[in-house]
Amino acid sequence: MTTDYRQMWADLGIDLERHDALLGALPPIYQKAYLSQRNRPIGMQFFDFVVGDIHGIRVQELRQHAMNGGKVVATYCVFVPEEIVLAADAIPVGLCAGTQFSVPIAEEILPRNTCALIKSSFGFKLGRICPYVQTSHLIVGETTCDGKKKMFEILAEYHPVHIMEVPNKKSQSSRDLWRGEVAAFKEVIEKLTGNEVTGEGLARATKLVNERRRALQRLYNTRQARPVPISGKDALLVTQVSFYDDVARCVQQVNALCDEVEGRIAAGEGVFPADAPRILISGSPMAIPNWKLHHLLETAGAVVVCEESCTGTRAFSDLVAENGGTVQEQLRAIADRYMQIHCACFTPNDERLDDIVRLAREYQADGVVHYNLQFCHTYANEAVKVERALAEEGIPLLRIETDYSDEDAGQLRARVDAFLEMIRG
Ligand code: BJ8
Repeated sequence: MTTDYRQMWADLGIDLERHDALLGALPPIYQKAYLSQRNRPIGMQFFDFVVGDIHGIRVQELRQHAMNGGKVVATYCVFVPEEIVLAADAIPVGLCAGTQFSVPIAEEILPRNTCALIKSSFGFKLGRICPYVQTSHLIVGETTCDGKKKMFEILAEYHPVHIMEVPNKKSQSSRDLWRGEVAAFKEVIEKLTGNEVTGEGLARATKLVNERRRALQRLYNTRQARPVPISGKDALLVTQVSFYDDVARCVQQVNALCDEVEGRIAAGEGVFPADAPRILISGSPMAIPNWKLHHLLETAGAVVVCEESCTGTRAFSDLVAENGGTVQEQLRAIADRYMQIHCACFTPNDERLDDIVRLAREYQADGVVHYNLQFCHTYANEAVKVERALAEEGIPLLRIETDYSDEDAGQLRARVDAFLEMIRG
């Protein structure tokens, strides 16, 4: 980092000693996973910069916004409607929860047999090592799984938290419940910011967030090409960064990257040989800096062509209808769009099975790796149905259950190698 941000971090109440250790651990990991890749698009330089400066400029921007009287709203799940936050001139920021570093800190309080994503996010707050959490005025949690739901209760002892109730079914009464939650969220945000959420504000925010969704869709579409013009690791990083970067800047950078990558397709240029096994990953989200499975697959000779996850297609596949209308009509359109996210918290959730099969076809995947964070019961149990659906289509599946540690690296490598060998025939 070129600028010294220590005073800013100290002002935010960061534990500087622990924070130094966290930031010191990142560069070698990034070097190994990212900078060692060959023939990366030039457009990835922006994303390299963002990671290199991960707790710097963006935090400074958020802090400046706060100093000017604005609010910052932190989230952990793609169910929280960013449009409402932006319409009230607040800034939404998706918190990262993808590092083993904060897990032991969380285990001082949370049970060890909790999913790594929950422990990692809680550990960031408990250990005072995340300037994004510290900058935020409100954390918005949800009831998507029991572990998260209960963690948020404890988190509320340390930070202001609002919980949105995400229903477990897709029935009409569930949809009505969710519409009510979205309407209530608008009021929470209005109270927090002191700003009214207007129809004009919602229309503007909806258009902006949709633009980011379209840019990410465009990037993902390029991965259907053979040879693949961008690595799975790089595409994953773009999605991860999109959760906390400024929306308009993100749109611009992703579209610039797409221009370049589409040029590669036209020239028949790829980052992996055309016959490299193509893998669709499906399952739990991979919050930054969780690059474990992609790195494993892509250093074993495969290429990840798509992620059916909340750090993948579930984050951007559906747009909010841009019909304008009254505040109520727009809130309803927002609520309805979010109900199309096929998270395993729903029962039944057969739409996700359809998505996986469809995406495997569209991206010409040779196999699917189902990624499941240890102790995540919803995804683990849904994997049974995923396995059946893929077997019916004759698509090979490898089920991986893991956490953020490197303890199982050798075992995972052996299983991945065997799976790829089976695909190669
Ligand atoms: S919409 S996938 S981002 S909840 S992995 S914490 S479910 S025990 S992350 Fe998710 Fe929203 Fe659903 Fe997407 Fe619980 Fe499972 Fe952990 Fe999970």
